Amino acid sequence: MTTYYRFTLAGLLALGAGAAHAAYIESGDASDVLAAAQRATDATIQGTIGQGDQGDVFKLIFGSAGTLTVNATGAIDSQIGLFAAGFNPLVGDDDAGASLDAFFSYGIAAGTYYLGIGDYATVALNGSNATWFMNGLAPAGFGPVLQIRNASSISAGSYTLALAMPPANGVPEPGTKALFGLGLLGVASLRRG
Ligand SMILES: [Ca+2]
Ligand SMILES: [Ca+2]
Repeated sequence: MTTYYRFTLAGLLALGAGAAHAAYIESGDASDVLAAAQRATDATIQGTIGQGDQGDVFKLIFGSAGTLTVNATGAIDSQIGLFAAGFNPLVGDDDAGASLDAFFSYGIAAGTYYLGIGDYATVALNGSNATWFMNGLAPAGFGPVLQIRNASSISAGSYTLALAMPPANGVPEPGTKALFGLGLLGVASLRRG
């Protein structure tokens, strides 16, 4: 019994330490289609734009409102775009960061967003095949975006997206609390022993 509780507590500590410093790593090649976006669960996202890679889109769910700052670094001439839950474009950037790196800061409400990244030049396509060059505020009335796409030649390379606001990590809150409570019970049990 005591051994079981010790193991549980050690596991919880390891889990907590890992979650605090983790990065979300692109799984395979992330889709350039918003509806098929991978859900990223950490404030740091790492991926690669390969040859023929039109762009990577990540789904982000934020539990609270705030200022979302996204800083792209890496080997590509990054271009990034932010899209709302219904796929409407919000803001994008090409070179506001260091060198040719992309950077933006944008006020958001709690909820679901999509973050796209590609190698320059990356555009967003709506249902009418109209294109938005992802740089600055998106034009009003552009409509929902289906996918992002590279509009020139692709220089492959890796990238890191650093978000100032951490997205929800996908672990159900009540379950986490229950596990943590179990760990505390374990501590209490050890002390009584
Ligand atoms: Ca990719
Ligand atoms: Ca750029």
